[in-house]
Amino acid sequence: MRILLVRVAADTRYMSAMYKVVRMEPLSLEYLGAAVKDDHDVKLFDMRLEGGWDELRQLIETYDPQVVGTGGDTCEASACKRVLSTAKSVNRGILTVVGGIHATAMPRDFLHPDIDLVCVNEGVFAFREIIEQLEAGGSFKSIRGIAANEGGIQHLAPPRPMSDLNTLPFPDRSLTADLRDKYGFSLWGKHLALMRYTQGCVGRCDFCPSWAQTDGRYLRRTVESVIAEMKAIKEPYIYFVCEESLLDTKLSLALAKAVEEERIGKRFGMPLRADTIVNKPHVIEAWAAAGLEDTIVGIEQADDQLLLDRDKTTNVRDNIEAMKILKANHVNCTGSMFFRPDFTKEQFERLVAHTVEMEVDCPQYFILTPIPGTKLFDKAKAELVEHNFDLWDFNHAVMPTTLPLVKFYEEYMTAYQTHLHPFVVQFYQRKLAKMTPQEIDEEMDGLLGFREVFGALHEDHEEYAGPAMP
Ligand code: B12
Ligand code: SF4
Repeated sequence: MRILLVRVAADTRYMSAMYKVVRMEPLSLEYLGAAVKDDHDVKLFDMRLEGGWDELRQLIETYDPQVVGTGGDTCEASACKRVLSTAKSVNRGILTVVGGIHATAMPRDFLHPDIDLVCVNEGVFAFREIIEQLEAGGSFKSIRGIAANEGGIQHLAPPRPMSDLNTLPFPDRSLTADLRDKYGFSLWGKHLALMRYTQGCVGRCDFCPSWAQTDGRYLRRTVESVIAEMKAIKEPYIYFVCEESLLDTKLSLALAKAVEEERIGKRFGMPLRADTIVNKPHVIEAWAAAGLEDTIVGIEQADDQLLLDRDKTTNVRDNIEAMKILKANHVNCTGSMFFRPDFTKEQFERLVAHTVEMEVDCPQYFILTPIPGTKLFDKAKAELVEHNFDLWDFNHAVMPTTLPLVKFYEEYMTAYQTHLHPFVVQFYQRKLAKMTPQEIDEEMDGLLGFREVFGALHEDHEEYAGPAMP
């Protein structure tokens, strides 16, 4: 059977600019490919690199797949629908399947005449079963975790229990062999691979869909399994696609030790909670010795009450302490902060001043967005003003703002002037100093891409007059 997996590219101005700076390997699709590759012919098409809608259509015509699968974030949902509509317009007989975080949180948004199946949550084994059923001419309705669309009705099967991460096959990175040197995250390095090491979080933040995906559990892989996958990865840098990588102290220390003993010799990036860093400085130290270079920490707010409003269990003191520990270990921190739609000018300024005081190496600001699948989505449902999911990219206000929208966006863009502060400039310099002239050359499009992202956002905000009136 011929199976085509498509990594979508949303057409919006922000996402188009973003894909040039942050373009990671399509790990989810590499996992799905691994699930079926032994018995089938699988092709992966990455629209961020290989072509747009015309090229996709041509590929479907020539490759003639029996199955087309895709998936993405909420702001990529309409692009996913267009991928599957393109497939159906070439051949209505193609089985079209969508998965990913948006499909998981809101399968009904994919009740669409050109979509046959929606995969809720982990897709490796579900996808394998889909292909088996298709071959056998059986029914998809009995596959756990699958929503089958039929005659305008969606039949949602019972949920699929989360898979033990150790039972998953390794992602099939041969599917992206020709594209691998184009994947990366500017500054972290162009030659970068993603790896799933743990999944889930002990936090219950109201704006986060991740903990609900695992029913609040924290799933992890064994040291042996992680090391075996690392050995097969060619790239010098690995980013862990966890929600929080080092919650399990014993495992984290054992893995750091194994990375050193096995001479893995990679650089690492991973997301961490501030309280993990504060409560386990020895784990950070061990990982810094094993190659940890970058982390993303959800600092979010400058006031304890505002953190509590979001059900965060970390506080401002944790954030300040965490930053000191990271600096002492020479681990760079990308700090993630959000502006609430009800922020006043003073609150914007306070949060920005706080990140400057803490000297967050690479401050990253977002707009609080009640993404589907979160407690915040349920709370904010009645208030939503922007229903176009293309704009649910964490860079547009989808709830009413207290400041006039134009002012709100002005404050938002002003926040990024933090990047001119000496401690951020030093962070860029540190990163560049580690690159060879050839790497800097390769990186230039990514580095200039940052300016393009901000420029695109600025234009977007200037033009955007607010949600369309009903
Ligand atoms: C690592 C990560 C990143 C990395 C890399 C992301 C990337 N896509 O390249 C970085 C840091 C760059 C990043 C950036 C962003 N991210 Co991000 N990211 C994550 C994180 C932590 C893990 C994602 C991951 O790789 N998981 C591992 C893979 C293997 O799992 P998976 O993608 O879920 O795929 C499995 C299933 O979903 C399913 N499946 C997936 N696709 C398909 C398709 C088919 C056909 C089938 C059958 C099944 C299926 O099977 C797969 C295998 O089991 C998630 C949190 C989370 N819980 O998902 C946030 C998350 C996905 N990110 C989020 C966001 C908003 C973003 C940004 C838009 C932020 C921004 N404005 O800059 C960008 C845009 C990224 C993009 N789309 O290009 C949100 C999305 C919310 C939403 N509903 O839209 C999340 C959920 C974070 C959050 N807590 O809110 N991100
Ligand atoms: S700490 Fe981070 S990953 Fe954990 S629930 Fe909160 S936002 Fe989600």
